[in-house]
Amino acid sequence: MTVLLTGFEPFDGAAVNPSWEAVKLVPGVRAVQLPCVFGRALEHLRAAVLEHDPAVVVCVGQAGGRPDVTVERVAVNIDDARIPDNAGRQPIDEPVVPGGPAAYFATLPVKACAAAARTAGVPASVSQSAGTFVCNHVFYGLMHLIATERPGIRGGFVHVPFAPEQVLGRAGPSMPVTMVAEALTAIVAAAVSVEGDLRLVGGSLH
Ligand code: PCA
Repeated sequence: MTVLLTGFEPFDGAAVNPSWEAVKLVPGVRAVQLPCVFGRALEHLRAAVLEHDPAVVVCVGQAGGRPDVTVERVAVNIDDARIPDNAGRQPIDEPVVPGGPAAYFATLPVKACAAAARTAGVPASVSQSAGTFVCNHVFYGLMHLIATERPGIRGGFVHVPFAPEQVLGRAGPSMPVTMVAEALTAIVAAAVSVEGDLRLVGGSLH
């Protein structure tokens, strides 16, 4: 079964993006780096899906400030950038897909994926928002591609914390990329093997 993982290039002046550093370490998958650019990122993702014809696609991005690995539940049809992307574009309240549905749910078993990462020893949870920047854009575009053209694919998005070298000299949560890679490996295994999803407590109050 072919599994495609994507990570992002660095953005916002950073030297590394832990999503790509971790994706490169996951065994047995196709790994593709996406530009942190609205539109172009989705063109690269689409080309990778057409090239590799995967059964499972997990896109991965950095969520600096989050303390754990988060499996995203929902992608929303909004581009609302707080900072410019790597091409200098900063869309405000534009749809990812004009006329598309307001949101898509991941077709990954999100509770099972988060539980699998925890069983592997990595703090992980389900997140109810992937934000409104390039990560949500790619997540929404992936789910739209699946819904309209590739209904067999199990797809979703995972956000990962800063790498330790990104928070040196300032207080903030981080996680070694080797540990992130262990979580991604467990998440891929769950995505391939768990039918439906597990009924586990994992919602949030706010
Ligand atoms: N994180 C950003 C975009 C690229 C990345 O790694 C985000 O969460 O939107």
